[in-house]
Amino acid sequence: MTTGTGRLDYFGIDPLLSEDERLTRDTVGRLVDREVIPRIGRAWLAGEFPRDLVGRLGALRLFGANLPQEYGCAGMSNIAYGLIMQELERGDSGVRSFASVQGALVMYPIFAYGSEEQRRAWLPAMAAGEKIGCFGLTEPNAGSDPGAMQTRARRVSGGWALDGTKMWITSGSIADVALVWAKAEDGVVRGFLVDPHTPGFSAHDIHTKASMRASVTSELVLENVRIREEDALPGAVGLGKALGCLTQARYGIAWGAVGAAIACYEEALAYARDRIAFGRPIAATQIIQERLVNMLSEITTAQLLAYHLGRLKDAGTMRYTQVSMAKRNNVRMALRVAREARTILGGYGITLEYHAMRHAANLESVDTYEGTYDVHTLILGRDITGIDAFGAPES
Ligand code: TGC
Ligand code: FAD
Repeated sequence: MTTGTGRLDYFGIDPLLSEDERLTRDTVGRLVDREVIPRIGRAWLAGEFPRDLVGRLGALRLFGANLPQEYGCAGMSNIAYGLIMQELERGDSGVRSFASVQGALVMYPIFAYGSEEQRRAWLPAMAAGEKIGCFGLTEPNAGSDPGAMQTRARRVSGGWALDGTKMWITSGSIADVALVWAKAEDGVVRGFLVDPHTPGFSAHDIHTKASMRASVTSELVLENVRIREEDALPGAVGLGKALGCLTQARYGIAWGAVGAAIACYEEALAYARDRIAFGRPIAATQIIQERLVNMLSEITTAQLLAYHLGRLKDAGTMRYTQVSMAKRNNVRMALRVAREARTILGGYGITLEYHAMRHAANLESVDTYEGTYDVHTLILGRDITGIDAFGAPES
């Protein structure tokens, strides 16, 4: 049922992986077992992102690991990249979230839409974890509908001036560079690399979270922030470019959610074997066995979905609607598994000495960000019916 390293593999996916992919997963898995899991409950309770991990992960070139080696990245397959996300989220969704934002939402657009100078300036340092990025798309009044953003970019001599507010920005106050999306005077959305030390820029952390507590989440305020022309991403023109970044991050989340679910399932299985009630292990009861079988079946289905999505991405044939299906399915699956695990753990399950409750709380955010479950339903609904059900039709 498990692989040599103890990773859950009921359907024998392990032999389908390359040697490099297995090695990557096991290396990250050991790091997470040693450096994340023993202390993450305390960090979560304290509301602290374990920042020292950034250098550890960077030393292994785990950020933007599917980007090319010529920019200091690891040049791994998309399956290997997905396995990294799975292992990080087996530790905590906040740790995976940091890596998603760094790699998929900041490094990827610099690679895909940036100039050669921008790539050389940022990608090697970000791959090594020496520089941190954040991605500012969402606003206080524009989340699911980013096209309704209010942040504005005005042309000024030598560049641009940005005004607006971004909300719920992962790594916002610890970033060395903020990729901010703003609407220009012609109504076209553009992406800008903003130095947080620029006058008029400020970041304010959100401290009242009951989810993603081991992750920094901030509000960004931009008041007449002046950007040089060379800090605009030349290819980041049009809302579709911002949405293209989301596809990369959602791909990683589809894998990451599997990791969170595995952590919860393995914890619940071990507990059920040990916990005695009515004179026998609770694992000996039919109801607990059914819960565990349902959890394992759901995880296995999600693993197969993620694996095949990865092969499509490696082949260059993946569609963004397929990513929506995998993100939607796998995150909701993980949320169900985490809640079931919490139930099996009884009263102990509400503490942070066990992991299920923390994962369940985190997964509430994961279910919402990068497109809510319902938004992905509508993306898929539009794809299969050809009818847009998001809002009022244009007059
Ligand atoms: P729509 O007409 O759908 O799209 C405009 C153009 O973009 C194309 N497109 C995509 N391209 C690549 N990837 C995608 N995912 C794409 N989605 C759309 C589309 O084909 C079109 O191209 P063209 O050439 O025809 O112009 O635009 P819309 O305004 O109707 O969009 C609706 C909707 C709901 C699909 C979209 O806006 C959406 O996905 N909303 C959800 C917003 C969201 O996910 N925000 C995430 C913010 S970042 C974040 O949460 C980080 S969390 C931290 C972490 O990742 O761990
Ligand atoms: P809304 O869009 O207001 O949605 C509220 C509810 O209405 C949802 O249930 C939604 O599904 C539903 N709804 C909306 N439209 C429709 C419709 N047409 N039909 C049916 N139902 C609908 N954003 C970034 O840009 N960068 C980040 O780094 C980032 N990190 C995040 C980290 C965390 C911890 C969280 C919680 C969020 C983060 N986000 C980030 C923001 C995230 O992407 C948004 O919260 C998400 O897109 C939803 O937007 P909203 O919160 O404004 O909800």
